[in-house]
Amino acid sequence: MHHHLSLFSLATSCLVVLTAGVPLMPGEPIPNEPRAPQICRNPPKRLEWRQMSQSQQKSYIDAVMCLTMTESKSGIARAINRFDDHQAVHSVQTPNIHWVVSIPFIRPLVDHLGYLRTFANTLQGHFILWHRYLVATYETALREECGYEGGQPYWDWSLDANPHEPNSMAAFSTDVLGPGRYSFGGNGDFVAPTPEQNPLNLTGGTGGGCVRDGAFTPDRFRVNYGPDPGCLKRDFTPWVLNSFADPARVQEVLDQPDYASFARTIEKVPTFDAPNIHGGGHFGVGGVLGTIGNAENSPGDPLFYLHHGNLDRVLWMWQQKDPETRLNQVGGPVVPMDYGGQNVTLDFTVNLGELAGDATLKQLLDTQSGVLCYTY
Ligand SMILES: *[C@@H]1O[C@H](CO)[C@@H](O)[C@H](O)[C@H]1NC(C)=O
Ligand SMILES: *[C@@H]1O[C@H](CO)[C@@H](O)[C@H](O)[C@H]1NC(C)=O
Ligand SMILES: [Cu+2]
Repeated sequence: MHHHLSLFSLATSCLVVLTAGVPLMPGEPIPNEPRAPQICRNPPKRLEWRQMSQSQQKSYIDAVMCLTMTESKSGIARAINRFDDHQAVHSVQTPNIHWVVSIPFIRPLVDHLGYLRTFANTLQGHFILWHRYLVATYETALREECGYEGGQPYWDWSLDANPHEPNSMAAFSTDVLGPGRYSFGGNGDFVAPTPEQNPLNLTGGTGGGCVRDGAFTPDRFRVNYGPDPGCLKRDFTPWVLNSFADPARVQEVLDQPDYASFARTIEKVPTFDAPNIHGGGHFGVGGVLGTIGNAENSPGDPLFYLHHGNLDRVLWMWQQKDPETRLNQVGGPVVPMDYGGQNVTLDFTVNLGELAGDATLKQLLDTQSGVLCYTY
């Protein structure tokens, strides 16, 4: 229980407060050694997908395919390869039923909102830094295990969103989501979701089926992990992308005065009434039925890492505005949406299971700290 981030936040809070001294459950792995910092030399520079040359794009896609052909080491059941590993560690750290039972007061929130089941490490102070660590660990795997020499690309969707034309599909017609062999491919065929598949009643989906073009077609790529293994699915939902990825929404995040308000503004509240940049990539591209819009398993879409790469870049840009303060400040709730409750601190520890050593939030604030090593 301490290890799996099904209890990620509980992992820390229970060590400290809630259930101090409770032994690990039988069969549970022992937490990893904290990660020892190293010196960051020659940090790879992360580029927007369209800033990359065709040969850089090809190298990246080839490296992702290589991860899918390299044996899993996460130890998580049903993760077959190294691509699956990163999806699986995200999935197992999603608040689950044990987590809910462990913190009774959160249960009505979860039942009411449903959404809290939807994203790992969401609506908490460490959300954005946990994802920073996941993306950086994926980048390291691409580089060290698959010979990729660049930085993790990002997708700046704010370049593509058109808040004045909510139904425009233009944002989905760029080279990022292009049909070529070294692009991320487009929409799935239209499939109407059932009410059970759509508890939040999201409207406006235009796809839902398997991605038919680009690098990750069913003949080359398979989502192995999760309850619905099979093809990669997309369900472009233009009004979400066009309103949530609006440059004004990015500016609103960049204007926040401190880490806690930054973290809160990037996610806002778990409804579709409050445009938030985190939801833009997930629900704009994934809608109801698409892989990247799904719950635990959004990293089954390789585009996830470009979406979260951009969120991470927004954090980096915000930090650059006042590095002295912002490389040393965290905040926000340990328990999802528990504003006013216990907050994360610099020594709050997060983990990625077997994929990397445990890291404190302090270690994840600086992208060139030595635990992390990249720049924009
Ligand atoms: C979705 O619609 C159903 C049926 O109209 C309704 O019962 C349910 O409360 C709605 N859910 C949300 C989150 O609005
Ligand atoms: C957590 O931080 C918020 C501000 O972000 C503050 O209002 C709240 O009192 C803090 N909680 C505790 C227990 O100090
Ligand atoms: Cu996300």
